[in-house]
Amino acid sequence: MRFDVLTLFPDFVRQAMGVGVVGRALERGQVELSCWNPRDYTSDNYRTVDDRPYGGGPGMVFMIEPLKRALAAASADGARRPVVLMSPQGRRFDQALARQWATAPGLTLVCGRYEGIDQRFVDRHVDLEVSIGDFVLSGGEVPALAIMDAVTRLLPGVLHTDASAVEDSFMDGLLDCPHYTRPEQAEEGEVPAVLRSGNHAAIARWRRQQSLARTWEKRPDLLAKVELSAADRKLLAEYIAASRPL
Ligand code: 9D3
Repeated sequence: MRFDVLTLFPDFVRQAMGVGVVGRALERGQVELSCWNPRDYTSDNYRTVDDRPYGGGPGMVFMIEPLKRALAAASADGARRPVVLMSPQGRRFDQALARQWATAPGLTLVCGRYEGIDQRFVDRHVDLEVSIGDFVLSGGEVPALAIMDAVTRLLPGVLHTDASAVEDSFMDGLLDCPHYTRPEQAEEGEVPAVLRSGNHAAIARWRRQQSLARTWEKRPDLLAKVELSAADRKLLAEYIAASRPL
């Protein structure tokens, strides 16, 4: 998988991508990262990438020309990869989109800064706009990093154990169960007995029930979207009955 990132902060993007699971995938060549700085594609002495908005108002607008030339450099191999603009106006990024993009040959991610980028660049050169949520960030770099992280984890051979990927997909749409490690007894309490029982069927059942229960309690919106098996419905009903005040 090839990632091309158009950004005014290539050092930040490269540095952040060097860490953890994604950093290892880069080292192994499972993903490739190229950053393209629009400032390197300016033609004036000041290396200007922004200008004042037509119609007036606060802030500055990212100019077409530096973005267009950076995009041309990123696309010079002639292969077609989706051009995705990080934008507060975009469709919400989610795991389904991450899964879809994990099957693409690559992605070109455009990071905005300033108030926004010239709409004509968006209309002519961008395939899709995505947001990572309804909160205000300073630019598209953090969203681009989130997307590359989510996609990279899904590539074959990237996660240390295949079990983690299988488990992620098993839990798809549900929240994770609680986790415990040593010590068995802490000031904060003890580890649930079932996890120390050695009864693997009972442990799996408890974890599944905890996932269902947490999703029911904390994210009913997610629960409404997943199709529960008869066994799952029974586990959840059992939890709800047990948690009801008498
Ligand atoms: C204060 C400026 N805002 C006026 C209402 C508009 C605005 C412009 C540019 C708000 C944020 C940004 C920079 N953010 C992004 O480029 C961005 C983003 C985000 O802020 N939140 C969630 N996802 C994304 S994707 C790109």
